[in-house]
Amino acid sequence: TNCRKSFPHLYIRDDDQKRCAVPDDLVSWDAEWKEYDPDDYTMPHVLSGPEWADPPSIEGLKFNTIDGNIDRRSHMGEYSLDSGENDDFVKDGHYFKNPVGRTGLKGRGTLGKWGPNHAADPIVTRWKRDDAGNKITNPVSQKLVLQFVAIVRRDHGVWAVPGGMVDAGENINVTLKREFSEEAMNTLELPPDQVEKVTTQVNDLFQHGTEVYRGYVDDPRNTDNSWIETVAHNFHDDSGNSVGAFTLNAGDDAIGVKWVDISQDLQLFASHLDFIKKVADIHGCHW
Ligand code: RP5
Ligand code: MG
Ligand code: MG
Repeated sequence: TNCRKSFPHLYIRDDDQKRCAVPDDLVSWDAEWKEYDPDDYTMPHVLSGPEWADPPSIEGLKFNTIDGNIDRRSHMGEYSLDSGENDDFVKDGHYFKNPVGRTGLKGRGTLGKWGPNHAADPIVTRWKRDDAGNKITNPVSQKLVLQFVAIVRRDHGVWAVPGGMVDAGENINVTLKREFSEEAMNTLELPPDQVEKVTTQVNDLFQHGTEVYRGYVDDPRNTDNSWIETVAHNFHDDSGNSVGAFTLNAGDDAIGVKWVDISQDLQLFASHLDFIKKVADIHGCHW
């Protein structure tokens, strides 16, 4: 859905401009659409071969498996290496079939990897409290209000979970802590003694997490051949004394950070509200 929407209020990305419209009933690869021939676009920077991107040639890469220190497996099962639509698609090297369907764009767009691009999303929560420290109830639902740490994304200017891509060879637990520390605590710019303090607090809270989601993310960057998948974990500070008392400080690709009250009315980046809904279900809080 999100990769098929344009975001006119935001800066225009090249990959957005090049996308063709895909009607809802033709998203599925099972729906026949012989004329479907979207633009093939991979951002020049991605083609220039940065560390986080696949090399220009896919020769020698292994898919649907762990390939050296890169996990190319999908949480959605095996992805197809054959478009099944027309031979050109396959000849051009566009083997990787988005498990959800057509996006209106071939190539990698702004994403680095063919197939799944793995991310991790830390959802840090606490109970909303008044100045006296008492938990606050929503007057309508009569349920306690839960808050999570949300950031404003530099690229889209919208609220989001402070997630990021898993680096090559990185354990997901490390990604979860690193992205939270960078985006919500600005550890990339803090003096070393403060980084140490933050790291201790984050390590402590992140010892006990609950997986709330694992799978495809409805991200605006997804293409027919490259897409984002994530693992989202909830880290809950029940007493409000650990991370609940942290000083939040936006950093890296975040330009704002705050505790946000969880409710179904939130507008969040990509499919992040789906993850937040799962967190709300687990805690039985206001939604
Ligand atoms: C979303 O984009 C994921 O759920 C994750 O939050 C994020 C990863 O991309 P970057 O924040 O590194 O741009 O799809
Ligand atoms: Mg990041
Ligand atoms: Mg990020």
